[in-house]
Amino acid sequence: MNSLDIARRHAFAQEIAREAGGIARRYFHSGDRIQATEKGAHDLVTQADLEIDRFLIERLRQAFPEDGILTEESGGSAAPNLWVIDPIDGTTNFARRIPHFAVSIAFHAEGRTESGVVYNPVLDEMFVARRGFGATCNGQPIRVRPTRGVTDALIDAGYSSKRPLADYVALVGRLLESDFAFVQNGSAAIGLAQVACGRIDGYCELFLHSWDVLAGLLLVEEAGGWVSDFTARDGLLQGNAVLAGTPAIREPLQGVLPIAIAAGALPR
Ligand code: LIP
Repeated sequence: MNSLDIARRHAFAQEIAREAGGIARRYFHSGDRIQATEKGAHDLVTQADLEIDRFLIERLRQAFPEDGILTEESGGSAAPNLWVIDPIDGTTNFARRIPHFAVSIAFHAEGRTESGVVYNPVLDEMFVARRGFGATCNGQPIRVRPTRGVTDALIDAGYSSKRPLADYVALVGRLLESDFAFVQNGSAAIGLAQVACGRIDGYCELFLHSWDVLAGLLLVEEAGGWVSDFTARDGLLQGNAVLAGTPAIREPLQGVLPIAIAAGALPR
C-alpha cells in the first residue's frame, strides 16, 4: 500500500477514535449505572463497548469498503489490509468509572502495523504513531524513558483469567525477584502508551488479543522502545503473550518473560 493511502487511513483513524471516545465519555459522565455483562471471569462487555464497536465498523465500511475489519466484540478474519479494533480497552475500569481505558485502533497492512491510535477520552489523551514517522501524544513527540536500571523501573504486569493464575503469580514473582516494581492497571493499550510516553518502563502480559495491543506496540516502537514479536505463530488471530520496554531493561525483562523480540523493533 502506498504512503498516501496509509496517510489517509492514519488521519481517519484519529478522527473516528475521537468521535468514538465521545460516545464513551457520554456513558462515563452519565449518572446512570453502567450495565456490564460477564463474558468470563473479570472479562466484561458493556452497552458502550457494543455501541462503539458498531459505530467504528460502520464508519470504516463507508470510508474504506475494501479493507478488512477485526474487532473484540464482532470478531473478523485476516485480510491484507486490516483494521484491528478494541472499542473500549480496559472495560472493567470503564464500568467502574476509573478513567484508565481507551479506544484502540490499529491499521495492519501486508503483515505489519502501519498506524496506531490509542485515545483516552476522559483524560483527552490522543496517542498516535505511524510507522517510520514517530509517536506523539496530543501532537507532542513522545519518547520512552531513559531508565537507569531495574531498580529504577516500573512495569505494568497485566492479568487476565485467560492463563492459569499460577503462571501469573510466577511472572510477578520473577519481576520482584529481579528487583522490578510493578503495577496492574487493567488496560494493555494504555499501559503500552504509558511506556511510549515515558511514564512507565515496561509492559508484560501472558496472553492478549491483537485488538488489545497492536496500536500500543507501534507506539512503543516509534517512541524508541522494543517490543515482542506479537504476530508470530498467528498471534494476529489467535492472540499471544506480550512484552515491551525501554532499551536499558531489555535483557532483565526478557529474563522475566522469555519470548521473542520483533526483529525490526530493537531500539535505534
Ligand atoms: C483488557 C486488557 C488488559 C487485561 C484485561 C482485559 P479489555 O482488555 O487490556 O490488559 O489485563 O484482562 O483483557 O477486555 O478491557 O478490552
